[in-house]
Amino acid sequence: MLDQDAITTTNEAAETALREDYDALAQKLARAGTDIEAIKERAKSFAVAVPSWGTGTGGTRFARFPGAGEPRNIFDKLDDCGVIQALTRATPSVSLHIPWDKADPADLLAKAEEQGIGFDAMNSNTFQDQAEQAHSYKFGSLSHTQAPTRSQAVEHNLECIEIGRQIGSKALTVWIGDGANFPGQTHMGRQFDRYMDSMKAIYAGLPEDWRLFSEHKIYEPAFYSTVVQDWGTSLMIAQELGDKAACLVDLGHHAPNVNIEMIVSRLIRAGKLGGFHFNDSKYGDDDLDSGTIEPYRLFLVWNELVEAEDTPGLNLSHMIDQSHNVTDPIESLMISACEIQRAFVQASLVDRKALAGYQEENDALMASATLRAAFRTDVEPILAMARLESGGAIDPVAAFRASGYREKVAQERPAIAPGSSGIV
Ligand SMILES: [Mn+2]
Repeated sequence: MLDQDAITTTNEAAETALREDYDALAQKLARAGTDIEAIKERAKSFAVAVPSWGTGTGGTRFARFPGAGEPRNIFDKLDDCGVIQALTRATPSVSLHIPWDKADPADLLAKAEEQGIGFDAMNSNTFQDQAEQAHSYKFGSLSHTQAPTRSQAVEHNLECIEIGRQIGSKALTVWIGDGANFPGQTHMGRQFDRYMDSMKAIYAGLPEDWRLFSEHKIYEPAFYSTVVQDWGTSLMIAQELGDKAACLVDLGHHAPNVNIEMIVSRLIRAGKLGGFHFNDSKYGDDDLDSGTIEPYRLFLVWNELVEAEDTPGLNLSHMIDQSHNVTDPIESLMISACEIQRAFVQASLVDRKALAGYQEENDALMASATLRAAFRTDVEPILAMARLESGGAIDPVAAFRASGYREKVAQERPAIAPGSSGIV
């Protein structure tokens, strides 16, 4: 589907300048004792999963403004994910959302193989009602007061595991919208007990080599209280469920100014950090593109991850979770993957020996400066060279636009009627 000539042509136009920039950066890093080739290999090893739902235009509760050539179904979405991987070489897998992406597993596997991608964590959906379901989730799902509703939500999660098992996924992420809009609406203790009973039933259905991720979120769609509202609750859940359960941190699911990198450090210490949903935010769960609002925070999160990367048993699952309302979703996802990769590479440049020394000596100024020195390093030549050597594009957006992919699929995919709210 993607015109390979667009990658070749745009790469040829940019390669000479890239090699000059790369050599200059290599000299600069060498003076500090850093081998650029080793850092480039780390960049090549980086991977973040793309969310299938991110390939369509998102929206708010007010409106959704669809773009041209939006994917009509999961197979179109997988085509788009294949384009993102072909150009960035940083997104080898896709995370599915059921039932939105429900299809014959054999067909899913065939399409993924055609696009050279695999499947990451499965995501269940009990935050909205489906046409055929018997019980409504208006007043909750896994924590609902009525047992038949809870059973229906548990069964749905078990079905997600079964679909995932057939397509090579190894994890289930559970995020629920359950909570309350009024003080007194629910008994917060009993509601949590019901949630735990449901999660134990799901956990019991996990294959031996699978993991179960609990994802916390401070508010929305419930605006007074939320069952899994913070990392403390998420940790309680993961600890009570067992070894296969871990906590997933969505960067947008915290109150403004919360120190997320410290949460990351705590969860690593507890042996319960499972992975991330990357995005950025200004006010709340804005689901903005990664690295566009607070790139330093993204770097500080990665600083903790790189610092702890040799921790025994640490096995992280990274995914993008964003809503693209005003941009081409493919372009936003490519740029976001590159920004997350950039933070990882910058964090890899931190002089950890020097930092540890400054920390021991209580030299606050130099400790802080050590982090910022890595953050200020322009690692674009490393990222671009990693893409070039992996068969991707030096400039993914330039290559994408030159390929005419969006115009081509716009011919094949009829426009989707506007009006419905996007997923958020
Ligand atoms: Mn999320």
